[in-house]
Amino acid sequence: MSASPLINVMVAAARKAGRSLARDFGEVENLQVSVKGPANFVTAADLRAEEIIYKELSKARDGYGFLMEERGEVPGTDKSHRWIVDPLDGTTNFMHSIPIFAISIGLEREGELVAGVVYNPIFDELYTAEKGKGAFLNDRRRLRVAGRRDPGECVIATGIPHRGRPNHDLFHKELRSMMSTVAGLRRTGSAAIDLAWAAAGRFDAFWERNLKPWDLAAGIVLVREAGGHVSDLEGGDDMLETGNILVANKQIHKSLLQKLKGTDAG
Ligand code: 2AM
Ligand code: CA
Repeated sequence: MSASPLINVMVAAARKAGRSLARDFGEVENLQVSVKGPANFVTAADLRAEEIIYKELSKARDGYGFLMEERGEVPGTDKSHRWIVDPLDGTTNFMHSIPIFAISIGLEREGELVAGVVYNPIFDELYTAEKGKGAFLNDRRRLRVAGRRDPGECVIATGIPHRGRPNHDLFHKELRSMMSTVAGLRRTGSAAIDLAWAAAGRFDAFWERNLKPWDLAAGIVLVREAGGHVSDLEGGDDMLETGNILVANKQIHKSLLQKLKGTDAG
């Protein structure tokens, strides 16, 4: 499968930023012993990666706008296109030398998500998808969401709200409900990876609340192109606006959405 020029542009930016992050990741371990810890260093790594992506994408597609984790909204002269970028999703993992993090690049055209790339430079796993053209891992393997129909057999990923994030009580309720329903729960610490792994059929489902558009944009395209169902936690299409998301195959999605909504009410 040969990738389109658009995907090639996104992949080139992701790989270049990935080399920078991989180099910096190698340094993090040494820094953990220092008094200040790696926090400042990780912020610098994050900014370096964002700068690379910003430059590469600006060069390749003149005038497209940006929404980036660090820069925020950068309006373009081309009002129909906007890149939605997280240069380092899974920052806490990165800081702790846990190799589960990713670069996430999504593209919106006329307000619709049309392409996504998620890249983990440590595992060298590159996930790509373009609307109507399928989702792929490392350009070779066509991705398909898992087909399990019994929630009792499903392994499901989520994000656990931590210090400074809202909805701890609600999460406890949701967790209680899910624990008694599924075969296993997982938490990677990177929403972009959770979505990519759901697209690859590793996770049967993924839900999380209070995420940002840059955590989600690329991964949503991946899951949809892998045949998965994507919604917010009301069953609607406002994932980027609400920050809430549930993905799975159609059947599992329906059954988990019911569970999560029930939790919300009670
Ligand atoms: P980050 O690593 O780029 O911060 C983990 O549950 C997921 O939530 C990660 O994708 C992480 O992205 C994201 N995340 C962490 N803190 C967040 C916050 N305050 N608001 C939204 N998303 C956050
Ligand atoms: Ca993020």
